[in-house]
Amino acid sequence: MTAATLTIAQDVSLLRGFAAPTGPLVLAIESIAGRAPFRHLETRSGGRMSVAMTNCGPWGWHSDARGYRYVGRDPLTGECWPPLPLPFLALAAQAAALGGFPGFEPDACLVNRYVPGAQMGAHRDWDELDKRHPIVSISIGLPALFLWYGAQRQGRPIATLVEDGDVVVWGGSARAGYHGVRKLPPGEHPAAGSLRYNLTFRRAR
Ligand code: MD6
Ligand code: FE
Repeated sequence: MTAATLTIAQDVSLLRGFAAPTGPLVLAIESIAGRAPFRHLETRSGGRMSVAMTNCGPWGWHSDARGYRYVGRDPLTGECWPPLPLPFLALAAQAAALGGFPGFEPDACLVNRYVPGAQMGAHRDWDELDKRHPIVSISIGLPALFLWYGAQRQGRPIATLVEDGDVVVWGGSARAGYHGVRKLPPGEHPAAGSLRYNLTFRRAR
């Protein structure tokens, strides 16, 4: 699989179409959600996230009144998170290597589901133990604007259209960067219907 590698910012790469075709990924997500249902997590301040989330892999990202953390079991069911499918692992490792981070072995995959109107405010991924590992993020379904703020949470972000099959890889000097996703416009996509999914792979522990 070849892909155009574009640079969004230093150590932030966009691999256009690298994860296409995404039909098999959508089927895998539906299977994961059959065991660990999508849910709208609460923030520490009592808000409800507009993006619905679930996880697969040894560790899952969770948020509630106690804050953000990784948990080894789904708090909703008490069961372990569904396993990380091998094709997911291969895709994430290959994308990381193309982005300049060889040897990536994720142990957590956060699955985000956006309906039109859902958005993700500026944040940074900072709950992982060893920040030397990169993050790999796969976009599926409806296109969205990915916002890169960089070192500061405020200011005007760099907006990049992320479409079905696009992969964003970052790490190194960008690992602490603030980022978000603009409010999803309505639409229809052949693989994902009226939804956008995002798979974010991390090394949590
Ligand atoms: C999303 N992505 O694209 C949300 N985080 O739906 C993220 O928050 C993200 O794309 C860390 C690294 C890459 C990302
Ligand atoms: Fe993030």
